[in-house]
Amino acid sequence: MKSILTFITALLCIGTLKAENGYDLWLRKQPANPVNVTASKHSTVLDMAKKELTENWQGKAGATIKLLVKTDKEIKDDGFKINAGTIQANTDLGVLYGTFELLRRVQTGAPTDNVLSNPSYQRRVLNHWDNLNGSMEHGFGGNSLFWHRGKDSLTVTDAERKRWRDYARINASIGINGSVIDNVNASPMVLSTPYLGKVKEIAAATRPYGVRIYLAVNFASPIKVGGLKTADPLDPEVIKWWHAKAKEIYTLIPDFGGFLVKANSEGQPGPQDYKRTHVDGANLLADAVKPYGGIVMWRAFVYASNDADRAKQAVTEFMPFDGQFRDNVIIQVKNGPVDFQPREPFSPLFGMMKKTSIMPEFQITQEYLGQAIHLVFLSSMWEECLKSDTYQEGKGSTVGKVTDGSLLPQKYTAIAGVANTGLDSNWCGHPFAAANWYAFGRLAWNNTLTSDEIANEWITQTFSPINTDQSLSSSGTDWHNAFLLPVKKMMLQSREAAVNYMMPLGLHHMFSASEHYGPGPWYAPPRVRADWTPPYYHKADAKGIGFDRTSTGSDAVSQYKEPLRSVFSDVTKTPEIYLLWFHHLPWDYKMKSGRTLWEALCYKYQEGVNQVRDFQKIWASAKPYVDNQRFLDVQTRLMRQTRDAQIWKDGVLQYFQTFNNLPFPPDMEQPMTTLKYIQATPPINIK
Ligand code: GCW
Repeated sequence: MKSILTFITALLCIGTLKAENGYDLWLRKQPANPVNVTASKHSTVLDMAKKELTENWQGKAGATIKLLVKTDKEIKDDGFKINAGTIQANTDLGVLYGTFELLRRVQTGAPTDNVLSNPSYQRRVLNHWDNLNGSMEHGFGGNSLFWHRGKDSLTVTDAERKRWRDYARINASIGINGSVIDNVNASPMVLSTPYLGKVKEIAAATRPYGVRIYLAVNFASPIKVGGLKTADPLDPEVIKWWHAKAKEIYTLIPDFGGFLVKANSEGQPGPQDYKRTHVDGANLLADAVKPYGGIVMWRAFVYASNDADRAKQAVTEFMPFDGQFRDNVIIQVKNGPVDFQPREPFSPLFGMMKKTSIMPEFQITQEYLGQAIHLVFLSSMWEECLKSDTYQEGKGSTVGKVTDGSLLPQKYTAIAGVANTGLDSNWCGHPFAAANWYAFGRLAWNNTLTSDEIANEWITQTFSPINTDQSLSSSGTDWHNAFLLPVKKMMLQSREAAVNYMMPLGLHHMFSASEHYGPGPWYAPPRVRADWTPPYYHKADAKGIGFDRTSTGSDAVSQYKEPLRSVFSDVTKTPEIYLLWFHHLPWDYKMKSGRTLWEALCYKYQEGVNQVRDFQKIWASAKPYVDNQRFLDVQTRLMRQTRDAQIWKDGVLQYFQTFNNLPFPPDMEQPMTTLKYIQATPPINIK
């Protein structure tokens, strides 16, 4: 009877949920209860905190909240305490972060007393791969928030200022305190005086919310912008130029964060062009920003076109320099040793450099994970990385701990996420892609949070119905059981599902080259360098498949500490999720399940397809609880994702059959599409 009533209520409510375009993300306005807010002093930031509380208070009507800026030794950096109606921090900004935390706790029903929260990393930074013409490298949420082309490209409008301010507020709500606003494939022009004028405007808009601006810089800027003949880092004129440029920037933007550099990687200029080293390059820039408290984030994403296993090259290039970088240089390391694949083991560089500051780089934008079409909650992937044990200082030396300063001293700690935001009205394209922005911020603040906790918070804030009756509200058990739990389950499975239908069992980099979207394990034009082609990674032939990274192969295993080295070297001990990352195995290799490797692979692809079909069902059942606009948006994308998953399964497995001639297990779905068709059609166009 109760369920019939619920159903009827649900039906009555369809259409009563106001359509939402997603702009407010997890900060949707709910009717507020009255609250008295007092502050220990006046400041712009504290006034903003007050406003947030008065406009969004969901707690007890008439409650009193005190904002207190007072030094407390237990509180670190931007951290805060919440206790007995007081939000205390060492800084105004800390109080603002505490305010957002209190609002979140009230909304999600978490305890609001005895809270002490300190950030895991000092610098929690988004990297925007935004080009100065407004396009984005692998951005799927519309055009750039910061740049556009045209005669008025450097004139700033009020609408832009508002958008930047909103962007900063959203970031502040999850503790993000920095943004690199241009692509790491950097245009030198960003350092020209007119562009710096615009950077100043952006910084002014984001500053009140504590979001400091950083720039990605092109190492050849002294030539391209400065008119010098060289960019040699040891040349006195070059040194002078960078110092003068830093001074110019800090005069305009006193709290400028620093530089991000992609040097000698994928065609970008760098110190090696002058037979100098990463140390020479990074230290030059570090010295230039040091007087102002700036930092240099120098990327370890380097790999030359040579015979060495690409997965080994960052360690080979950077290890010899351990201990030689200035203390305001942080080496920015992608989570995996290759390139943001659906699954990689952690980059061995995390477990190696002891005398160099290291920061993780995650990719929020879904370059390799279905872009803005697939629903993939990346928190699970980052959690997996942060919790991976490097054994750097013995057992328990997780990637989180070797980067957040708790195991080895670092003057600065930081974490970067390649942003997925753009001018789309919902910021990220896919409504669920916003969960990845959210998760990045939350993990940057607390790198021990679980994806379950993060999903819980995000769903509650993003979907709890506004102004509806109790049975549908987030405090109602129906909403919890019929909406939150299944949607959370879908999110938590989604990354594994993507791995399953794209590249399970340790396979990697099997994308069609131009778009990094659909399957392309066959892509290998003669003139393209080998490590940009999938066969380099899967090495499938008549006998078997996989990349031998043990001592009989590239020996990448030697870059991991014991006991990992032995685990990854031994095929019987290697976790199945990394099997073909480390081993080349015959098609009939017996898996722990008793199946052959080929059968196991087939079933994994099938499982991925089935999982996405389940997501469709879950979402269908969520209909009564979501406004129509967001419901249909997600539903449409899930249909496409299901079709894509099938294309992945059909494409990859039929391609491998051309080597092994093995049949599909009889109880799995036979292909719906021919290999020929899939190979001939750009994946993004397959319908
Ligand atoms: O994943 C690859 C991308 C490039 C990107 C590069 C990098 C910005 O395909 O587009 O360039 O990584 O991280 O530098």
